[in-house]
Amino acid sequence: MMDSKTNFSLAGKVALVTGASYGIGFAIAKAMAGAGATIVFNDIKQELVDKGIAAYKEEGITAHGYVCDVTDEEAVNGMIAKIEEEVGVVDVLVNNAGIIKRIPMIEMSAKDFRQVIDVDLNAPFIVSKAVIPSMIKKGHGKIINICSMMSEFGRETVSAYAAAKGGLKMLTRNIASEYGEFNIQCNGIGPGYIATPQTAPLREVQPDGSRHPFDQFIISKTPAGRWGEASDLGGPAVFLASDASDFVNGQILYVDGGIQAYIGKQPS
Ligand code: NAP
Ligand code: GCO
Repeated sequence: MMDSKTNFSLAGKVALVTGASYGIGFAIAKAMAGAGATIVFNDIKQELVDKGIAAYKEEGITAHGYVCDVTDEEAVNGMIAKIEEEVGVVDVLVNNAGIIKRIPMIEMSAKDFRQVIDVDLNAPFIVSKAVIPSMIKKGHGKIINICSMMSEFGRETVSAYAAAKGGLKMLTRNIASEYGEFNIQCNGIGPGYIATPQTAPLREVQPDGSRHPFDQFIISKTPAGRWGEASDLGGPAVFLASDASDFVNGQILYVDGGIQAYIGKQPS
C-alpha cells in the first residue's frame, strides 16, 4: 500500500484549470482527470467553453465549464462561488490562462504591455486570492502557476511576457511563503517551447517549404531535438497536484527537454 508521500492519485480532488478549452491547459486537465480529479475549467467565450466540454467528453471526461475572464476580479469571485456551490471547493488550482504579444518593446503600446501583465500576472493573483480562503478552511490546497522559460530568460519582442512570467515566478514563491503554514503548496511549471496555438507563428512553414528560422533554432537548442507536446506537461502537473509533492513548495519545475542545460547543437 502506497503511503501518502508516494500517492500520485487525485481521486476526490476538484481541479480548476484556467483557460483550458485547448492547449496546455487541456492537456494538464486531461492528465489530472486520468489521476482521478474532477475537472473544472473556464474560458472567455461560451462557444469555447462548449467546444472544451465536447473535447473533454471525447476523452471520456465530464468536465465542468464556466465562462469567465480571469482578469475580472468580480467575475472570478462569482465563478469560484458557483464552482464551490455546484462542484465543490477547489483543491487544485492551475493558473494556466495566458497570452503573449510579440512586439519590439519600443514599438509596444503601454496598453498592450498592460494587457499581457493583466492576463499573465494579475489574473493568477486574482484567482489564487479567490481560492485560498477555502483551501485554508479545508486544511490543504495546491496552486500551480504556469510560468515559462521567460521567467528566467529574455528575448526580442517578448518584454511584457517576460516581465509577467518573471513576476509570476516570484508570486509563486510568495504564495508558498505566505500560505505554506496552512498546508498549501504553490509551485510553478516552466514549459519549454511547446507546440500549441500560442507558438504556431514560430513554427510556420516558410514559402519555400523550409522550417521557420525560430523552429530551427529551438530544434538546435533542445537536446531532445523536438518541440514539446502539451501532453509532456501532464505528468509533472499531476505530481505537483498530488500528495506526493506535499513538501515541494515555491519551486519552478522546468519541463523544457533540457534546453536550459544545453549550449546548442553546433552548425553542421
Ligand atoms: P494558448 O494555446 O494560447 O491557450 C491559452 C488559453 O488561455 C486559451 O484557452 C485562452 O482562451 C485562455 N485565455 C487567454 N486569456 C484569457 C482570459 N483573460 N480569461 C480566460 N482565459 C483566457 O496557450 P498555451 O500554449 O496553451 O499556453 C498556456 C499557458 O502556458 C500560458 O500561460 C502560456 O504563457 C504558457 N506557456 C506556453 C508555452 C508554449 O510554448 N506554448 C511555453 C511556456 C508557457 P481564448 O482562446 O478564449 O483566448
Ligand atoms: C516566445 C514563445 C515562448 C514560449 C514559452 C517558452 O515567443 O518566445 O512564445 O515565450 O511561449 O513561454 O517557455
